[in-house]
Amino acid sequence: MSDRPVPRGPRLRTTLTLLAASALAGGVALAVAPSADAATTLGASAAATGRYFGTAVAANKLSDSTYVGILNREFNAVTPENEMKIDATEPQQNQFSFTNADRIVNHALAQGMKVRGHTLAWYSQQPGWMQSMEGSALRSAMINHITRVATYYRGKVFTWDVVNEAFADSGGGRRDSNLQRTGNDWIEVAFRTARAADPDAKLCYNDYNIDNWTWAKTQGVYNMVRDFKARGVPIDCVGLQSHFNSGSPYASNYRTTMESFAALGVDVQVTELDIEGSGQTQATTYANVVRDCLAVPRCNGITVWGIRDSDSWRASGTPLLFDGSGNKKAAYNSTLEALNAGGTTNPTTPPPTTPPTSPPTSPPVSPTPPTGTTPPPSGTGCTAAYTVNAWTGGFTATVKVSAGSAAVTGWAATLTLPSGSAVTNAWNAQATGSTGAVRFANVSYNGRIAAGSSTEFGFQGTGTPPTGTPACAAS
Ligand code: 9MR
Repeated sequence: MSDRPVPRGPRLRTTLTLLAASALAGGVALAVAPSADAATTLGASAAATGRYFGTAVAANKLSDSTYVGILNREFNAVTPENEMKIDATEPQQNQFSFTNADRIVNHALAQGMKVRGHTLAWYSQQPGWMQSMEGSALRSAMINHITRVATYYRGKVFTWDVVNEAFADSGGGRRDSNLQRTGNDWIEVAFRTARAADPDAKLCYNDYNIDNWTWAKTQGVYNMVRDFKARGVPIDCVGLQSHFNSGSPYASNYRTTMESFAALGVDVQVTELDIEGSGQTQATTYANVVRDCLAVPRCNGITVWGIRDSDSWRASGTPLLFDGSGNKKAAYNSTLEALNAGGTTNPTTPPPTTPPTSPPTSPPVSPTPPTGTTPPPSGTGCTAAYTVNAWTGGFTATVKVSAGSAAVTGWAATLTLPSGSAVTNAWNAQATGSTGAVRFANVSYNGRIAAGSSTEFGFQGTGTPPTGTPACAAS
């Protein structure tokens, strides 16, 4: 494929002028890319609109001169493809290994590239020691991992995928995992931990199949981000992985997805772009993705998931911008053309994240969460302390079950929901019933509570939360 010049004819200029005029008429501050000579690389062209254009990088390919040549020429951001994952950075508990990640980070920083960190908390690619953990031990291990890794890369990683792929493929709810079973609040705990470790990094939630606005998974993540923003959980961005193929095709509502997340007060990043296909069809889809990002001021940048087709995790789908020999494909040319056509300017310092007024409306947080504790047991038995986060139409609750002066080997807490309310999901407990009096019994790993100790379970519901004191029965 030849390096053909990017056309910048009169027709293009007219379009840009009209765009700018209509945006100004609507009171929107829209800046078009400078009309200087078109940039000839992806990174430089994206930079002209305040964005980055990145790629996933594998440490073991940094000795491949073709690979490194394209990397250094075209890209101004990198994401370690596997080297920052939990199994790579903490192979033994509390023994951290940054050698391979550092090779990528050092290369990138020496080239003036940004580094996206991927990923701090994920159900997959956990080291063996973590896979076999659960409950509060796993929660503590997650917090320790995030703290250590984000602290180590402070000042070097500009954005972290704090939590990766926590939603189920269908239905819009959470994915089951050992992390999820530690309590539904594990994601917000991860974000708070990352913020404390690196206050300057942008903190993203990253997932696949959240590109299509109509899909339940997209809505599930959207609702989580809206809830996080309403409650002040520190989240700065959403990563749309954007692995497109026939089963998960690019859809024209992709821009709506970006705009909708942005309206919540978070940035959007295209984090793992690849598009299976070839020729002009593939090239057109790449250009559409670029145009969508450039149309949304809070779309910070685009990362493709590899350089050459042969570097891809889906090599047989030839989903990338360079062929196996490192030649530019039609998709490369259409991507560069779309970048050079410009769009909204992404501010280097994003505006303060004020909640949107319309739509959507943020659910108000209950100012004084109801809290109740059963009276202390007379020596033996258990007590239950209850806290809740409520908003209009829903709530999450945490219940702390404590043993008295004797150990318990099993327990059950009962709460009574108001009429019209229902429990939709519970963690670290087995719920019986969903309306009225709902009984939460211990699960296999948390039935035994030592004398004077406690364990926690949680549940989520619709409607208004229970207000009474939970009854606790020990066995
Ligand atoms: O590209 C990565 C591949 O080399 C690994 O074998 C795989 C293992 O989980 O992870 C791939 O990257 C994934 C990314 O970390 C998260 N989103 C999906 C990506 C493709 O599977």
